Amino acid sequence: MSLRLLHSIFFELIDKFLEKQKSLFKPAIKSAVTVTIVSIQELLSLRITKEGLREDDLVELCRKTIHYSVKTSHPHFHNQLYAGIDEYSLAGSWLTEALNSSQATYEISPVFTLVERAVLKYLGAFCSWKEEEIDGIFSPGGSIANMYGIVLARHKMFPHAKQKGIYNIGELVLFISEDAHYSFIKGAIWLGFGSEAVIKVKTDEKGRMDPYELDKAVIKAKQENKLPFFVGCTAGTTVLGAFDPLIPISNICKKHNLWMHVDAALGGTALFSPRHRVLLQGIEFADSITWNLHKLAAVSLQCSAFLTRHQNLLTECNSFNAEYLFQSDKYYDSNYDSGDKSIQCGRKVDSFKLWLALAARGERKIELLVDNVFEMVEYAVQKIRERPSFRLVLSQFESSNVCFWYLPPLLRRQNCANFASDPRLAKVCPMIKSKMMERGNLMVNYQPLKSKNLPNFFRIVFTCYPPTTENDIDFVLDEIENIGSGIII
Ligand SMILES: *Cc1c(COP(=O)(O)O)cnc(C)c1O
Ligand SMILES: *[C@H]1O[C@H](CO)[C@@H](O)[C@H](O)[C@H]1NC(C)=O
Repeated sequence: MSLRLLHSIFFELIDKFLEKQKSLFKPAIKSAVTVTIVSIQELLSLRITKEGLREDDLVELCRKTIHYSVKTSHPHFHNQLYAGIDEYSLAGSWLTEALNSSQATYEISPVFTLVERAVLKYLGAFCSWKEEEIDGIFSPGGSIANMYGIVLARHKMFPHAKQKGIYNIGELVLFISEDAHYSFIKGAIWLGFGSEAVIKVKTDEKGRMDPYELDKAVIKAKQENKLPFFVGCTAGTTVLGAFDPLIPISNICKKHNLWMHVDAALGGTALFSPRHRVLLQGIEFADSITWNLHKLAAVSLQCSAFLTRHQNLLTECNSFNAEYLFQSDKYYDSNYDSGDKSIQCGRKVDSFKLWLALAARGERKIELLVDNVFEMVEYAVQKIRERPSFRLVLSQFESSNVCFWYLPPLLRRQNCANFASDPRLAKVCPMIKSKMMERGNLMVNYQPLKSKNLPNFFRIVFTCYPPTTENDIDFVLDEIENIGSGIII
């Protein structure tokens, strides 16, 4: 690829990025979603030709790719648990891409090996763990990080499973809350326990695991001759943003000798704020933690830290000592080769972009960005409460997500308690979403919540970057109200 091509794509991206507060938006979300799958295929021509494209055509192809993609950095993109990217993290990821390093051994990645170690220690310190016990690895996403938690728990309790498998151990079971992320179940499937090995514990009205129910479920499983070994708590559930009570859960884990994993994929970033880290009180007792910096902290995808306070357990559990990579007679201390802790061979460098963003912004700035998320949540809750056309799903939200219904006039007139059982309510969100995508100036996701028997509701998600403003929130509510007033259910 020629330099000219690289430059034109690069500058187009930068332009869009800097421009985002103004006009990125219109052509941005709109073009991506109103064009159907078939027409995008025609517009882009995904065919590979014998001779390759001319340079001008290549540039055009890249432009179209940018044009038809959703610009997740737009201030009105609230559709996912990730959104804008911190510009420093973007710069960091360009740097690591350009060096096309792999994180397998110290010899190919000396700088990044040290950066990964330092960043993991830095993150672990927020959990009040002792520096010498902190270990971990950057993993390709929170789902895989949760799987790391399960596999370490198994290894701690049944080390021979590494050679013999789990066939002769007995019926191993794991516990998560009914509002926990589905990746735990996928993990149980992949690791050979099966989905039925995952026992779902009831949550309270806010979506937090009920420790008493956990204790009961563990006792019941033991009575049925099952072997409990793992509890997956959640700090910031995916839909309601709820934080499980970690201290009482840790006591139950101690009592039954269970591995305590905290899925803080979403909520871990609250640890950066002295005002809000109280939400994760008890995280110091966790055996392992998942923390997605690509969500609230706005580092570019992917940036998922898996942390454990069992030094060397990752190596013991996962190492295979492949002779062509991890020779024991190296010219340096081969403990610095982090690759054998991993389930991967080649591994992207995910730590550097986080480190660069932290280094550039400094702790004070990050703390302010996190606090802003919580302030915006409060503002959104207050504004939703004030508008008669909206109903909050919970009276308060613990973290970055705010969930609510829009009620068309017909449902608004009903007795307050009844609107949620009206079968027409479930149709409102999909109708508004489809109009929203036609207009192309806002993306907000919706979902039902089966555990609580709640029909489709909207979920706005706030992240640190770009910082959300009160105007952005007013825009979201005005826009949904405006679209909603025109739908007929
Ligand atoms: C997003 C999320 C995950 C999955 O993380 P990925 O990086 O998307 O794999 C796991 N747990 C929770 C609570 C999440 O919000
Ligand atoms: C990565 O690939 C580029 C282009 O092929 C090459 O110039 C560069 O040396 C490589 N870098 C590393 C760290 O392997």
